[in-house]
Amino acid sequence: MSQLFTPYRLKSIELRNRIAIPPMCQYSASDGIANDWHFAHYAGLSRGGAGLVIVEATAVSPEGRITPACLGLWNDAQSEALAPIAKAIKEAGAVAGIQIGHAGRKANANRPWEGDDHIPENDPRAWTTISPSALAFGGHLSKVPKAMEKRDIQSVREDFVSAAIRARNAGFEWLELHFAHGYLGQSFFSRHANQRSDEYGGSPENRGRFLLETLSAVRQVWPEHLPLTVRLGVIEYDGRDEETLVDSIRLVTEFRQAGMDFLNVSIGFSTPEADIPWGPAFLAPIAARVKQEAKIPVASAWGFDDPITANQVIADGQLDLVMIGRAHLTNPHWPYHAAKVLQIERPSWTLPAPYAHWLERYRAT
Ligand code: FNR
Ligand code: 531
Repeated sequence: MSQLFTPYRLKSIELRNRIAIPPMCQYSASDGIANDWHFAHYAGLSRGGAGLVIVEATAVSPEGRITPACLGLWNDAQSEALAPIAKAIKEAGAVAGIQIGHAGRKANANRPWEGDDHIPENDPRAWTTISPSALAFGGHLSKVPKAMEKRDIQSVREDFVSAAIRARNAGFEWLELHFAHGYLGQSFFSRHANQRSDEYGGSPENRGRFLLETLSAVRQVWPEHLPLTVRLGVIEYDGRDEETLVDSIRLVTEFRQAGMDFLNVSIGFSTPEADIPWGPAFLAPIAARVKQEAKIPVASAWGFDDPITANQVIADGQLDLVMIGRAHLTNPHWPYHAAKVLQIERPSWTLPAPYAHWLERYRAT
């Protein structure tokens, strides 16, 4: 069976190992344009040795941003500013990925360390949020969104297509549609957020329609030889988990039939009342079930940062890639740490030549 430090091939690209860095918002942009912070952040992470680095949630439109400081791909200047970042990731030996999304009813918030709450209407930074229905998330995100009309649904779908084209033009080779974590895609699929009575609401098929139509539209423009992937909250931990999982696995199967190459399994985060069983690698069995039943390669995240655990879920075939997030924020060279713990021969090979050469020679210890 595969181990953590074995290559992974998908369509025309190959990852040097099974370690992926999941998207992690930096909330550090102005007008959605990447800057030196983003370059240093992603170039530094990529030198750590991961096989895949996925750039943070990047909004398909201005009002699709989580905060005013989020990245965007709604214009060419944003695409051009991301090009050096995609290049740096590839030059470091990793595959350059990016996640595109729309924050829906969770949009227009302050940065987490500045309150994480919705920006009040009388604030000059306020904008109108949109969602399948006029239902607020609740808690610190209490703004009631505008219920989307058909023309809004079409417009957002077109924004995803345009953003995908710009992502390709910037040089990214792995595209992830953000359909998780209570944002717009998740909200269409969630009973908590979508109470529409038209063909986009009600049955699981109807609640999956926006996601499937958007995936299919993006598939038409995303190169066939490059991975087109989705991050989906397959479970809400809201007391109706088995029902949600069955609906999710059916939708994921439809995604695969519509051309999705890979699924990043995550949590719905559609309701503040969720009772999430936080713990090391807690989502692994859920991801393994989705993999088996929907017959799609998967990754997952949430507490896989013990190298033994990360290797185990790959070796026993539960996951194809493992997403290591916060552990990379405290140690951008996490793969080197994992290689040492797993006693991989010459762990220094996970690092670029300028760092690696003297690491295992003339050591004091
Ligand atoms: C995240 N996460 C996240 N997820 C996502 O799909 N898009 C995003 O842009 C972000 N942004 C983000 C920022 C920060 C600072 C954190 C800590 C997390 C969730 C992330 O991808 C991952 O799923 C979680 O962090 C869980 O994995 P770890 O950190 O336990 O390895
Ligand atoms: C969700 C999260 C919850 C608990 C711990 C870490 C992360 N993320 C979702 C992110 C934004 C930040 C919070 C996105 O999906 C954009």
